[in-house]
Amino acid sequence: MSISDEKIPNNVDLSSDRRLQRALESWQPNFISWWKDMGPEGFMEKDIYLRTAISVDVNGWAHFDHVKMPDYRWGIFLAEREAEKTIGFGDHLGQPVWQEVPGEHRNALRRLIVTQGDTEPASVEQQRLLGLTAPSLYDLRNLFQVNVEEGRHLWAMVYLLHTYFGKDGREEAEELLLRRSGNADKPRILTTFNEPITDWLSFFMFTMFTDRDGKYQLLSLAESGFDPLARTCRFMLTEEAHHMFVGETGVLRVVERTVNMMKEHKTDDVRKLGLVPLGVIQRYINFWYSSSLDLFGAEVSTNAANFFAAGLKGRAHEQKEYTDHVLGSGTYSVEKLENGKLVKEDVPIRNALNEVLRDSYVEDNERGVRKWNKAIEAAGIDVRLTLPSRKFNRMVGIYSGACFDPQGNPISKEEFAAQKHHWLPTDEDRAYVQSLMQKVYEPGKMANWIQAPSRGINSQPIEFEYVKF
Ligand code: BYC
Ligand code: FE
Ligand code: FE
Repeated sequence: MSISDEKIPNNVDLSSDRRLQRALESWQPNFISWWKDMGPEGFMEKDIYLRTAISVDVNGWAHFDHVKMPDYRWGIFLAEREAEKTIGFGDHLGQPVWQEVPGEHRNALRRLIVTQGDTEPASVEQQRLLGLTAPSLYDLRNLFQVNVEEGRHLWAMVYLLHTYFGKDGREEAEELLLRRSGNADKPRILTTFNEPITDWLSFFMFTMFTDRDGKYQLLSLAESGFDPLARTCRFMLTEEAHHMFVGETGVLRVVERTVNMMKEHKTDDVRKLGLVPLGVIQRYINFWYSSSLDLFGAEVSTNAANFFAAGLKGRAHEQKEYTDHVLGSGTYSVEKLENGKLVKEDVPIRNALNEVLRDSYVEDNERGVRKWNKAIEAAGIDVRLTLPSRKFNRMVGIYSGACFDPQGNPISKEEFAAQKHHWLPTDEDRAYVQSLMQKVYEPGKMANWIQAPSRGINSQPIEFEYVKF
């Protein structure tokens, strides 16, 4: 078997790089076998209406057609190279960007790329059974679109490992196919990517909150002084927007359906109607949002300071939104818990960059929650959904050892345990949501618990045959 430009659409001149071709040729069969084992269950032979990137220009990156998932062309694309580009932040500010891995930053870079790469197949593993209970063909197609693109993002990181990291890069690329989400012996690296996603409400929460962590991590890596990484991440971001669209509008449609029926039937007891109660939606938000906050790392982090100093990982929109790109002085105020009390402490700003990135993320989520609340308001219901405080339910960082309520007040362990069922999904919530998950595969039809989307994909009607049986 040989790998051609036809099979792997790319803009990295793959056909003239024999060494890279050989590396990818040996990795690809393992990827396909991983995809068949761990990818979407039950749909490998179906024709799915998918968007495939076949080049980076405006006409090529969104090519729509019915394809079978194993025949999806996993392309390797980097955003176009800019002439005379210089490192945009940190201690090497103004020096030419690196086209090869700088020796002194090799380990840190490899670690960032491996951590990023690990999340992509992890999410596919987490979502592998959802197709069996899809609420509509429209949603089924969106799930698979997200899955193949996360598969492509894995390819993107493997390309970097194979091209720039030699033997240990190839070993890391193999490992990316060996770890398994939720597996006790070989788990995925970051916690959120080991949480099960067995119902569609969780899927929408994950694509809203966890894919959005992806957006911010990619934005900060898109600023990297290691140019191949920056360009790879910039192109991945074009696809990421759709994943967050699926999450934000998915939750919106569940909310709309619930509140519209509450209004129509003049009742709060939506379980009788087979719908998801707003209280359950709030608990799912609390869980997935707090877990995704952990993905930004500790509030005070020397790793973050070192990544910035080295020019490896900047802030989101580093060039557009900031003027001081060195951050040699200056502090950031962090709220810490000391003897049960919250106290403010100024830390050197470079050490607080995980928190700076988390700030942008929080703001972005607030915008989405406002849209959900508009739908509730429009139905004349007074409940409002909220994001819990960023101190709530944290497992990473300075708030992880203590307990907080969703408003961010410190509370005792006992009080947390006593209130937990109001704040986080209970076994009963999960079982109820799971009981609603019944497949609907008839074009244009929706499961009872979710509103139809306002429009179809790529100007197709909602009743389009997005998946052919
Ligand atoms: N779970 O100094 P700290 C996406 C570890 S999502 C478990 O705060 P740092 C996607 C950490 O490794 C985006 N462990 O860490 C979304 C460190 O370990 P060591 C993925 C965690 O390095 C949906 C220790 O705790 N991309 O693309 O400043 C679908 C101390 O941590 C966690 C990236 O993450 C956790 N949540 O920040 C598909 C970008 N958090 O050194 C895809 C690359 C921290 O003590 N990664 N730890 O052994 C990074 O930039 C950084 O590694 C992190 C952590 C931001 C993750
Ligand atoms: Fe991704
Ligand atoms: Fe994504």
